[in-house]
Amino acid sequence: MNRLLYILVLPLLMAGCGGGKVTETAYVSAAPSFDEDSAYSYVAEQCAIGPRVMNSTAHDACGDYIAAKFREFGATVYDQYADARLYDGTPVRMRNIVASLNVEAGGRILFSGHWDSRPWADHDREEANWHTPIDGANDGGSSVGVMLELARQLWKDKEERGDSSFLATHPDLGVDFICWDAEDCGTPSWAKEGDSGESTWCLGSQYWSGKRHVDGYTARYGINLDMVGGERTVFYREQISMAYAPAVVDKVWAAAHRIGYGKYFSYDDEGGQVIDDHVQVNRGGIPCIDVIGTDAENGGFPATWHTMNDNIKYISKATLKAVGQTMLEVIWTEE
Ligand code: AHN
Ligand code: ZN
Repeated sequence: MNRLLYILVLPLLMAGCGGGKVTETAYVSAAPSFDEDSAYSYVAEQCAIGPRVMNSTAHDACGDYIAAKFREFGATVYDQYADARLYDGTPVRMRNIVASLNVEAGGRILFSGHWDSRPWADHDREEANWHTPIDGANDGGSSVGVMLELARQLWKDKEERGDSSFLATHPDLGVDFICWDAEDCGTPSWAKEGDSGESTWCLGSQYWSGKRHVDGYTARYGINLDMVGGERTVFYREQISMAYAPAVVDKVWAAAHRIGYGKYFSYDDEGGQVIDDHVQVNRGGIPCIDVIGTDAENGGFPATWHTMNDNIKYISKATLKAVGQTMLEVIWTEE
């Protein structure tokens, strides 16, 4: 398919250059094709279970679903359970889910994203919804959907190609996926009492940065995914990522531009500074970036952010594809 496309497109490009000599050949990636329909189905399945808010049965059921899916794709799954408290003192039981491929390998790449969903639609236009849990299709669901599809692609590659698969030919390279819990239960904007600080967000990654799922765990670098499935989404180079892991930002943005997703990964100087799970990974000594979706029209959080509209209706397969294919390109070009 791809090769045929190049055969058709190249003469057109040459014609467009007025018959001048072609000095560059089209880049052909070695990575498999990320299946956005598959990623989308994983987002839909999480949403169908119900909002994954702390201390709920849907939360627990979805944790089991995620762990089972990663196991289906050949991963070793670690559960990191811990207790924490919300801004108002409510005790919560957290579960960070860590899925590892090529567990013995010393060089590792870490992908992460939160799997809990926000217990309150506190940015909804209707005040009546401000205390209602959200589906978190984009905010939570999309990152897990992309990570599951990345794992499935690595597993499928291994099933199909055996000894010549990516994982088999890179025995010193491992890939980890961490699904953070309790990221999105930070102090609601309507709260009149309790802690309103930044430390009320990202409780799962805060715990992990102090105590890894495996003693001494480290990775070459980390890529945290957040809101990677929205409509009219663009990713800017976020400032904390630029401060702590500029080479990782460069690597990911270059990969996206190489394979034709430059429109999604912008080099414009608009990236804000976001308190997200990548901060904790950096605090733990692993350079980590945040690939966080913003609204292409105003550069702010997506319009559905922390509203009842953050549901499966507003998930874009094109955005899932752009992010997922870029991550496969990053993996497949790792030495
Ligand atoms: C704060 O609003 C402090 N951080 C944004 C991180 C976030 C929330 N990402 C998704 N939901
Ligand atoms: Zn959120």
